[in-house]
Parts: sequence; C-alpha cells; structure tokens
Amino acid sequence: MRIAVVTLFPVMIREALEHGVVGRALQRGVLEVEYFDPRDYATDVHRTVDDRSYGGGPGMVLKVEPLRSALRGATATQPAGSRRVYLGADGRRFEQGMAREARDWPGLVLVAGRYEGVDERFIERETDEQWSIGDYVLSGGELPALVVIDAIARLIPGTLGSAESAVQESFSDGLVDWPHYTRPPNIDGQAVPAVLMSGDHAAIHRWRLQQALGRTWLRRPELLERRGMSDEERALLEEFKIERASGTGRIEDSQR
Ligand code: 4F9
Repeated sequence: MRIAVVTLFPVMIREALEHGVVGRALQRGVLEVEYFDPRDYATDVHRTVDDRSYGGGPGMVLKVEPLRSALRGATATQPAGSRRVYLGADGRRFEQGMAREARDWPGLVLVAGRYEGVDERFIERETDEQWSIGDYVLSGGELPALVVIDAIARLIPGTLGSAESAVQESFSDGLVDWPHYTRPPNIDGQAVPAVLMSGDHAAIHRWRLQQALGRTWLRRPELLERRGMSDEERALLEEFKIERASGTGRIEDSQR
C-alpha cells in the first residue's frame, strides 16, 4: 500500500516509522510512505507557509497555496480514487473500522495541519474527510498521522507475522485485551493465575474470554453495549462479577 503525507515535519514521521512492525513493512516494501512538505512548494524567497489570521488574534494560519501545491504533488503519485484525509481535532473520531476501510482504498493522502490553524478554504475544497484521533489539543497532525499509519499498516497482508496476526484477530472482536503474564511465576508474592499454568487449553481460553468480558464491562461498557454477548458470554460475565465482589479491584475500576 502507498500512503502520501503532506507535512511540515516529514523527518518526524519518517523516523518514527522506522521501528518495529511498521519499519519491517517499509523494508519489505508492502508499505510505502512518501512525504510532501508545503515549504518545498512555497514560491517566495522566504518559503513562507503561514500568515496572520484575518480577524486578528495570536497564532499564524497555514496558507492555501503551498498546502494545495503539496497536496496536488502528493495526489499525483497516488492511484485514481485515492482519498485525501485532513487530520484535525474537530474531525470524525478515528476507530479500527476506519483503518480497515482505508486499508482497502486505492490510495491515501494524509494532511497534517498545525494547531494554530489551516485556512478553511483548503480543508473545504481540497480534502475529502477530516479525522481526529481524540479530544486533546496537539501541536499538529503529525502524531495523529503516525497513529493512522500504524493502525492501517498492521492490517496490510504481509505486515504481521503469523503469531502477531493471531493475537490481532483475537482482539479485533470488540473487547479489550485480557491480562498477560510471563516468567517468573511468582514475584514479590504476586502469583500468575494458576489456570494459565494448568496446561488445560479449554480452561485457559474460557478464563481469557471471561477476563476480556469483565474488563470491557468495567472499563469500556459502551463497547460491550455495541457488541452484544452470547448466552455463554453472559454467563461468564456474571461469574466474573460474583468473583469480583469477593475480591479487591483496581482504583480505576471502583466506579462499578
Ligand atoms: C488532529 C488532534 C487529530 C486530534 C491537529 C492539533 C489533532 C490536532 N486528532 N490537534 N492539530
């Protein structure tokens, strides 16, 4: 898959993508990321990309022309039918389902804005959608672009090894993760749950599903609402609640 990014800080994105699973996808060539810096498209001697805000106030606004030229350069390298996504705090909330859809698009151009602002006429006229990764103020769209690229890259066939894919599949079904443990079996009096060392694979699977259900109920009830449960899962969750009532939970779970 080819992704183009319009950004004033290409090095920030390129270097962050060099590591781990995504770095491997880039090396193997299953993912290609290209960068288009509006500064390279500015036409004046100072390579100006921003200007003062009409209406006054502090903070500079990114100008239409350099952004538009960079975006057109980016779009030219992309297959027909590729989509242009502006990353901005007031966009549609980015979720896993959107990563799956974007993976299947012919191409993707991401535009990272700056916090102070981007001329609205560029967003309106030159981009197809606006995505936000969450409700916080960031200095720009570069970190959101990295989040989006990472989430999509993991879904490209050939990016993950078979073990990683198996892990991914078990969690893309609308529940949060179950808890994980590795050696040593006992540390400072904290033991690994005995079932995980029992060798009973059916019991282990049941326990993990129960933990995932229980944690989703505690921490992300809206996910459980959206997903629904089978009769068997409902029974597992009820058992989780009963066991939990007789134990001690974490502070962040105490609202339940
Ligand atoms: C973009 C925040 C996407 C969240 C871009 C300032 C942003 C953002 N999601 N904040 N510039």
